[in-house]
Amino acid sequence: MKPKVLISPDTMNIPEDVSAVLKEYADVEYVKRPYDDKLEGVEAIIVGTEPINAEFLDKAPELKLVARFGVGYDSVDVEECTRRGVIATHTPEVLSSGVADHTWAMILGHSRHIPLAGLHTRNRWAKREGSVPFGWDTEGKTLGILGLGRIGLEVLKRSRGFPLKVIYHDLLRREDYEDEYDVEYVGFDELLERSDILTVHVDLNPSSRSIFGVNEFEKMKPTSVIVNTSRGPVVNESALIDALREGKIGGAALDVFETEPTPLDNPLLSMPNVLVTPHIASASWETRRKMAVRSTGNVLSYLKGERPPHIVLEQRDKEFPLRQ
Ligand code: 8YV
Repeated sequence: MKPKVLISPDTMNIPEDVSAVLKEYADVEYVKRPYDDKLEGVEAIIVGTEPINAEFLDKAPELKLVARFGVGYDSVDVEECTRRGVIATHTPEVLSSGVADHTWAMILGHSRHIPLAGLHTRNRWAKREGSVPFGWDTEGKTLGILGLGRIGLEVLKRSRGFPLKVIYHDLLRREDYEDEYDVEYVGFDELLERSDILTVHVDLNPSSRSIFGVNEFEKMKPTSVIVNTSRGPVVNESALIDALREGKIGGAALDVFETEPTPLDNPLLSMPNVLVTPHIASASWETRRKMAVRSTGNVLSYLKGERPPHIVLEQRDKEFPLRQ
């Protein structure tokens, strides 16, 4: 009997020609939500952002591999997986470029109110009704990058085509990038104080949760724009709403939210200085295909009795029995 592999609906449908490589080794099933009743006997699963916790793992006693379709794995309880001998993998690198593109689309989209301008062109321009508010230029501004990892670096590289000063903060100082990309290292408070555009590229963990709260918005410029394509809970949403209402900061561009999908009555959705997209920073044909290849590749390695190449950091030095 071949091992059972599931592909969760939250992976945005991995193309069948990509998952076809698994069929020689496993019975592969694309499942629809809810799929709890399908977990019995499953050895490997490719998942989206649904929580992989003790409750989930209890329903899948044969599970040996959780392959995240994505780079962030805050939705996976890695400690619990490790305790149960379940390998967790993710898809680093392949989406950095696409997410950086989307980050820049949001920065520039915000700078010229592109969503609003589109609505105005369609519905009001010919009637000579109202106008689109003036936007802002990048020239002479300071871009602050929080987190100069793989995605932050791609955002930095793109910024070098703009007349911007760039500063960054990270737990790890990257002197190698400072000369190469003319970027200045600053402390977190200085990043808050000096950035006109502050873009966030950190993973969600206990120390990054709510790193933007009342005190942080207090330190920012009243004209500054916060851009978040990382994880919603990094920003305390009610503090952000208050900061925008009170003019503590000038605007926000958000691809991610504390709760997803974000409720229709989220006040952020009706603020004209807030640009929003529905967690689609990696949603290009090219990037999603590369993520599909990478997540499927991790499952394939496991099925062949090899150690999967993209095991999450916390499990990298752990030994797992390989498939015979
Ligand atoms: C995906 C992401 O949209 O990579 C991540 O961590 O958040 C996004 O690329 C998400 O993982 C879909 O499953």
